[in-house]
Amino acid sequence: MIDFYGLTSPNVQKIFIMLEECGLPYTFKPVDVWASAQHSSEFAKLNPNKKIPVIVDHEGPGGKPYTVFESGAILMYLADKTGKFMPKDMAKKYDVIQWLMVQVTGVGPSFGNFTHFNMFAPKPGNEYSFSRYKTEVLRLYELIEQRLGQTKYLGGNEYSIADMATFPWTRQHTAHGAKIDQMPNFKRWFEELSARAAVKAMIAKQADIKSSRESATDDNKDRFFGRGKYARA
Ligand SMILES: N[C@@H](CCC(=O)N[C@@H](CS)C(=O)NCC(=O)O)C(=O)O
Repeated sequence: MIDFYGLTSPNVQKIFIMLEECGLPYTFKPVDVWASAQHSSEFAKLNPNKKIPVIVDHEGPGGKPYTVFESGAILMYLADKTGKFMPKDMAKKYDVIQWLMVQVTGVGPSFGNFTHFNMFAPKPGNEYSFSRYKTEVLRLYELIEQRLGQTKYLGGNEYSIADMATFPWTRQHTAHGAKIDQMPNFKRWFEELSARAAVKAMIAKQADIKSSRESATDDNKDRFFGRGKYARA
C-alpha cells in the first residue's frame, strides 16, 4: 500500500495519474498547503523541502517502507517499481528522462511563476516579471507543439511518465494564452490524454478534495508565497 500526500496542484495530479495508470493501491492523505499543513513537524519528516507531493511506499525496496518526494522522482520510482511507462532500451529511456526534465525544470517552474504573476501578484510594478514568464510559457508551448509533431508522445512513440508529468500543467492552456486550435499536434495529444481512464479518474478524485485555497488567511497566503513577514529578501 502507498500513502500519497497531496492536494490539487498539477504536481500532485501527475502522481494521481501514474498511480491510476499502474493500478497501484493507495491511500490519499490531503495536506492543505493553503492552511500551512506542509509546515507541520510530521510532514517535514517526510519531506524536508515541505512541499507536496510525497509518497510513502510501505512495500519499498527490500520490502521496507520508503519515502519519496519531488514529483519527477516519484514518477521515476513508480516506473521502476512497476516496470511501466518507462522504456527499458537505454536510448529510449533517456529520451523519456530528458522530456521529464524539461517538465520539472522548465514547464513546472515557468508555468507556476506565470500563474503567480497572473493571478496573485499585483500587476503594477510586476509587468517585467509577468512578461518574462508569459514569454517563457508560450515558448514552451511552441516547443511541445514542435516535439509532438515529431513523435506521438513527448518521450517518444510510447506514452510515458513524461506525458503524465506535462499534461496536468497544460490543462489551463487557455488561461496561459496558448491557442490550442493553432497547435494541431498539442491538440491531438491533449485530447487523447484527456480521454484516458486514469486521467478521468484523477479529475474525478480531484473534484472531491477539499482545499482552503479560497478561504486562506492572509498569513497563510504570505507564508505560501514567501512574502510579508516571511520574506527573506
Ligand atoms: N519540485 C517540486 C515542487 C512541489 C511544489 O511546489 N508543490 C507545491 C504544490 S502547491 C507546494 O507544496 N507548495 C507549498 C509551499 O511551497 O509551501 C515537485 O515537483 O514535487
